[in-house]
Order: sequence, then C-alpha cells, then structure tokens
Amino acid sequence: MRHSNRHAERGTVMLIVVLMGALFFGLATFAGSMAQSGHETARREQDNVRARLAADVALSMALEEIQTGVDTYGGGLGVINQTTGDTSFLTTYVPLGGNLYQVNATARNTRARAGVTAVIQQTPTVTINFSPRAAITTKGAVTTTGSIEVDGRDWNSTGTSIVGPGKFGISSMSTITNSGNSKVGGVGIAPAKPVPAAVKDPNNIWKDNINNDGDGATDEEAYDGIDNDNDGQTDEDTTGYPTSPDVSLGLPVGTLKAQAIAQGTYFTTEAALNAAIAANGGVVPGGKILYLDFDQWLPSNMGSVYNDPPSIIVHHNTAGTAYLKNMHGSFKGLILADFVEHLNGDCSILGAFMSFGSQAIGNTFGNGNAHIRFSSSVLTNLPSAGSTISVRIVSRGRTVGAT
Ligand SMILES: [Ca+2]
Ligand SMILES: [Ca+2]
Ligand SMILES: [Ca+2]
Ligand SMILES: [Ca+2]
Repeated sequence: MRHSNRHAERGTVMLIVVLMGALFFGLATFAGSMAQSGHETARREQDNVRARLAADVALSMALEEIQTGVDTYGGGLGVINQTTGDTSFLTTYVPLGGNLYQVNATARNTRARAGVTAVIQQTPTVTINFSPRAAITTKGAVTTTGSIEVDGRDWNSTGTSIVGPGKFGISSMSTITNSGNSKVGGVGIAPAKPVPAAVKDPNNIWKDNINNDGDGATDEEAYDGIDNDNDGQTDEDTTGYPTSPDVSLGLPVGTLKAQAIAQGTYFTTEAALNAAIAANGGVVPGGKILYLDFDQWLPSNMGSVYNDPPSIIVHHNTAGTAYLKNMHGSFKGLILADFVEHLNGDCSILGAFMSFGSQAIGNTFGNGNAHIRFSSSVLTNLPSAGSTISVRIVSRGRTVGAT
C-alpha cells in the first residue's frame, strides 16, 4: 500500500489519459518483446507494471467523466468497464455523502492485477445566487385561476413549514389578475382571497432610479449580459427585465445550456426529457440544470415527489415563446421559462418561478389545487453552473500472478 496526494483540474485529466495511454501501450509493446524472449519472471514483472498503469488509466477515464459530467466511455458516469487486449479496466463510483465520492479502479491482465482508490471532492466554482422578487416573477401579464395557491412566504427546504416573511407572491412587469378561488400570499401574509394588494407587485418597470454604481448615469445598463457603457462591469445598474435566463442569474450567455450539455441534461425533444424523468424513477433529476431546447412541453409532467437536491429547469428560446402547458407533479428548485399555462391539480413547485415571455399567451396560472411556494433555502442550494474536482489517492494495491 502506498499513499500520495494528487490534484486534478479541468483540462489536465485528458492529458493524464493520453500520457498514461502512451506509457501503457509503450510498455505493452516492450512486454511483448520480453515475452517472446521467454523470461517468465520478466513477463510477470512487466504484466504487473502494465496492470498498475492500466488501473491509473481507468481512474483517469473515470475522473474525466465525473469532471465533465459526460459518460464518455459508456457504462454510466464514473464507471469504466472495458477490455483492451489482455487487459480489463473496471471502476466503481461511490457517493460518500456531501461533495465526497470514492472511485475504485482495478485492472487485470494475464499475470497481474492492480487497484487504486481515490477520494474526490467536487467543488462548485460557478455558484448561482438567485434572489427573485417573488414566488412568481414575470415579464408578461399574470392571471391566476382555479384554486391555485401562490405563496411568497419563505418555506423551508422540504416545504413543511414557513421560516420567514419571504417575498411578494407575484411580481410582474404587466398586470396581475386573480380569479376563481385562487389565492396569493407573501411578505408574511398567508394566501387569501380576495388577494391582498400587499402581496402583489404589478407593473414593476425594473428600474430603481438609483445610481447603483456611482457613475454619471442612472439605470444606464440594459439588463442583457453586455457591458453597454464599457466601464468593465456588466449589468451593474440596470433598466428593464433580464433578457434571458442566463442574464437573470448573472451568467455569461450560453452558460446554462453548456452546463446542461456537460451534465447530460440538455433535451431537444419532449420525448427525451420524459424518458430521462422516467429513467430517474419518475422524479426530475436532482442537482442538475435541465435545459429544454424545444418549444412546447405538453403536458409538463414533473416528478411524483420533489427532486432532491434542487434543480433548475430552463425552458426558453430566442423568440421568447417556449411554452409549458398543463404542468403537474412536483418540482423543487427554480423554473426559468418563457410561458406557462395551467398548473394542474397536484402541481407543486417549491423554490421560485420566473418567466421571460412578454406576449399575451400563457402566464395563466392555475387549473386546480396547484401551489407554488417560495423557498430561499431551496434557492441557495441550486446546482452550480460549473465545478472542479480535487482528487486524493487513498490507496494502491497490486497483486502479481493472481488473475
Ligand atoms: Ca449608473
Ligand atoms: Ca439603478
Ligand atoms: Ca448590460
Ligand atoms: Ca457597464
């Protein structure tokens, strides 16, 4: 057994694979020539070295998958199960709780086997801090119907108790209309009908008449992810509604999509999204950014229970016309969508909802007993938009002549 420390950062893992591969195949060739010479002891020693290198290669392959979030080599994320020539590579990827995981890599060939075990810590590097105006924040008009309940009070992370006054129930750049038996609460006030004026924030023009950055202009920046006045800061003193989900989170445009692609949660069809939820036991994958790059999710079948940890669902197109319709089921996290129409009976969203469409379609919330509840603790535990991993090798083992 031998102990050592090692850190792998983005970009280096692939290099390790290449180097290990070169070493491995170089030695394989050498071992082949030794084998031909008939020295059994030498062959055993060479197989031993090859097995150790192969275990390192398998570990590097697993780490590359974990770091990118992409199952590049098949078999599941962080799991390698391959055979090349007389060598088989195998890894397991075991959660230890929190940010810690253990990767066990083993390799075996004709005369030897070897293993290496690493503990890795995944550290978020692009954290998302999102503090919306309300449980539902929209650009377009909002109408609540049916028996939907919108609550901007601050719920705990399991949706079982209220821990603070929270935010508005609904904030809109346009009008807010409440009909049917729908109830809205927020800022410490329980959902009620008729809806108290204090829980609503209609016709918010998204400028504060404050010179937030102390330069010569007030509210001079379009909320667009661009440094419009070339002062080196982006969106430092904004006017208008954020132009996209990325912009609303203060991320460079394209970040959410890129991260979803890296995590394998970028979907171009309804069928692919529904299949992913089904494959996850009927629950929305937790701790992920799900990017829905298609125009309509109908019906929007979320999970049978809350996903945990919270996730982000992005449903947005450049025209601002992506459309969630007949939502039901449970979701914990943040939904960033262009439009929604009808949150049906059992629909339960814990976290926040923000929409980006401005046209007169959609943004009709409610068709039953659905509820949307604001939760600051859910929003502080949203998935990161990027991460690095640090790696600590905790053990190495090798066995000669035991395969
Ligand atoms: Ca200013
Ligand atoms: Ca301002
Ligand atoms: Ca700007
Ligand atoms: Ca600027």
